[in-house]
Formats: sequence, structure tokens, C-alpha cells
Amino acid sequence: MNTNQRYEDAREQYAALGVDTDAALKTLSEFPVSINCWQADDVAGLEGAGQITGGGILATGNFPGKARTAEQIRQDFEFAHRLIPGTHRFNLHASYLEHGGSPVDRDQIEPKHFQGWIDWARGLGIGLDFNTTFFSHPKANDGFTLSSRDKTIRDFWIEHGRRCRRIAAHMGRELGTSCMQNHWIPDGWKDLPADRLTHRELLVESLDTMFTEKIDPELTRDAVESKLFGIGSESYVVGSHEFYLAYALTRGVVFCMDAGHYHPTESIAEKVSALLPFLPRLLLHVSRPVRWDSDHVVLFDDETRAILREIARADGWNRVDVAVDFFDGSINRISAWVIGIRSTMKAALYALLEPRELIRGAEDTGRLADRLALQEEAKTLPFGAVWDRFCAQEDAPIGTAWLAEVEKYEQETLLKRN
Ligand code: RNT
Ligand code: ZN
Repeated sequence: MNTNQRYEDAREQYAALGVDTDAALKTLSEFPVSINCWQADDVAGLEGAGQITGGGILATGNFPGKARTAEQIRQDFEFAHRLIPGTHRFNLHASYLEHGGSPVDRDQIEPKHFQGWIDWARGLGIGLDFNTTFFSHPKANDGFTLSSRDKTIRDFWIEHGRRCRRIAAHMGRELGTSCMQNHWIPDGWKDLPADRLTHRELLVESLDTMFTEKIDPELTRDAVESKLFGIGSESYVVGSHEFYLAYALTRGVVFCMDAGHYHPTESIAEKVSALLPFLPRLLLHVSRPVRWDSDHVVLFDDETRAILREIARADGWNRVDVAVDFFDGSINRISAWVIGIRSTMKAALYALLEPRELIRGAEDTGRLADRLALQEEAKTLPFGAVWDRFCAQEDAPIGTAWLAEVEKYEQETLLKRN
């Protein structure tokens, strides 16, 4: 049976349970994932360091052919993007500036250092998102940035944040789509602190100063990302869940939850509906925690499905922004991108195809066994046929067809680098 026949068959089966597969495919085609630039090069950035330092995160692996220049990152992304159905966004970090050979410190960066990215994004017809970079820098070496007890350190990073906000606004203006700017800082202690409060008070003060300039949300929005612990900050992280949630609620910024930043059995999926009544907007870093690492390649697994299901059930596609945050240098980095984003898209489609009305109807009428049965039934519906249809419709490879393309790219491009 070809893709069309399989789809027609699946459409009937879903329709019997009240699901409109055509409508689901349309919603999916308008759902952008913000794709992290840092999967291209193990979070190394373009400042010349060649690798990530500090920050409580760790990139491992030495698969050959890592991108080392902006051109190579762009080349790799363009290639990966063709293998991923849908139109997505590109998520840059401040450390990916193009300084043209004369290094520029983080408190000196300007929109012009990102013009190359902006022009490229315009050519591809995609939007850009942005991130302040508070790691891989001598002034972050003792583990504290915006919450440092040293005022000169804080001021340096506040200036970085201010400049990044202007850069993000510039990106939003140039590309005609609001740039989501995420702020994550690594600040914390490896071992038991004597004073948890002072750093948090300092962080509030620094953030308030950084956010003084009011910027049109149609150009850029600010998000703050929480974390439970990092590598080397196991005992205390200043920007915890409660800290940033309270900050976002009182300051009107976006709250960002990373799937890998909670206790091992704690799910961010459940938190979506708890926060939507209070926050106009949420940013999610879809990721996959494995033991102490929070950033393995995203899979079509229970947790990713649960996260996307909560967005679908809340019909929150315009209020919940989805970015992926993973980095793996031990496998082909382009395959890592493709697997991670295809999996996220699959989870979104799976969520859109849930027989929601029927399941809700069962709940409303107190038929609770039916509610359970329908949720179980949904799991064996011909999801794959609808997914393949989506890939075909979006001119992306179906099934495993993309593997051979990556292998060719690996031989012809990646292995020839260096
Ligand atoms: C770190 C945070 C953060 C980073 C990126 C590179 O734990 O998740 O989002 O992964 O900024
Ligand atoms: Zn993250």
C-alpha cells in the first residue's frame, strides 16, 4: 500500500473516533520548533574557545566533522532542516556572534555581529530566537554571574543581558517575527552553602536592572529558565524553579521549563496546565534527562508525548513555545538534530490525533472505564500512516530514507573537514 492509501485508511479509522486527521496535519504544519544551534558544535560557540567551559553542562563525544564556523553551522542546519518536516526556527546563543576576526567581549556585542545570521534566516524564511550566554567565559569561572557577590562581575553580565535584548529586538524587527530570548545562568554551589538568600536577592536586583528597558513583545520576549542542579552545582542553584516562577509571575516575563531540570521522576508535562491559568506564555525546553545529564537527544518517548499532549489538550499552541535543548557529540550531530526534532514533531502529531472529544465526553458523563479504554485504544491507531503523510506533504523523507542522505553528507562533507 502506498502512502496515500495508507493515509486514507488511517483517516477513516481516526474519523470513527471523532478525530479529523486533515485538521491535525494543518495544525502541525504551522507548529514551529525552535531548533538549538548548539547541537551543531557541542555548545562550542564562535568566540574561538573551541569548546564549552564551565556552566554546569557538559558536551561529550568526538564524532568527526564538528562545525567550526558560522558557514559550517549554517550548511549543516540547512541540510538537517530538509530532512525534518515542517518549517522551524533557529535558536542562537550570544556566543555564536560573527566578529569578523577581531574578538568582541560579551559586554560589547551588537546587532551587527548577528547580521550574517539574520540575512541567512531571511533567505531561508525562518525566524530566529536568542539566548544570553552566561558560561564559557573567564567572568563566569567561579560559578557566579548575575548573582555574584562581586558588583563588577554582576555589572558585566547585566550589560551582556541588556545588549542581548537589543540584539533580539533587532532580530525580531528584521525578520518580522518576535524573537524569544531565553536567559539561563549557571550560578550555584557544588557544596552546601552558608547563605542561600543573598545570591537570590542579588539575582532579583540584577534581573530587574537588566529588564529595565521596555521592549515591544512583538519584537522580542524575555524568558527565564530554572534548574534544580548542574554539574558542579549539585547542592544549590540560585535560579531554581520557585525562584524563577515567582520572578516571572511578578515581573511579567516568560517562564521557561527545561524537561531535564527537575527531579528524576518529576514531569514538566503536568506543570503546563498548572501554570497556564497564571502565565500568558510559557517556553519549554524539550530535552531528555539521563541520570545527571539533562540534555540527551529527544525521543518519541512517554515524557515527550506527555508534554506535547498537555499543549494539545490545552489548545495551547499559541501560548506555549517549544524549543529543543540537547547536544550530543558522540553520534553524527546532524542525525542527532534530525532524530530529536522529528521525534518532537511526532509527539506533537500524536497529541493532535488523540480522540480528545470522545475521551472528554466519557469523563463528563462519568463513564470512567470508557475514558481509560479510549486512551488505551488511541495508542494502537495507525499513527505511522499519518506521520508518513505529513513527511510526504512537507517534502521530507519518509521513514528511514534520510539515513542514507546523512551518510552521504558525512562522507562528502563532514569527514572532509579539518
Ligand atoms: C542548561 C540550560 C540551557 C542550556 C543552553 C545551552 O542547563 O538547559 O538552556 O542548555 O542554553
Ligand atoms: Zn535548557
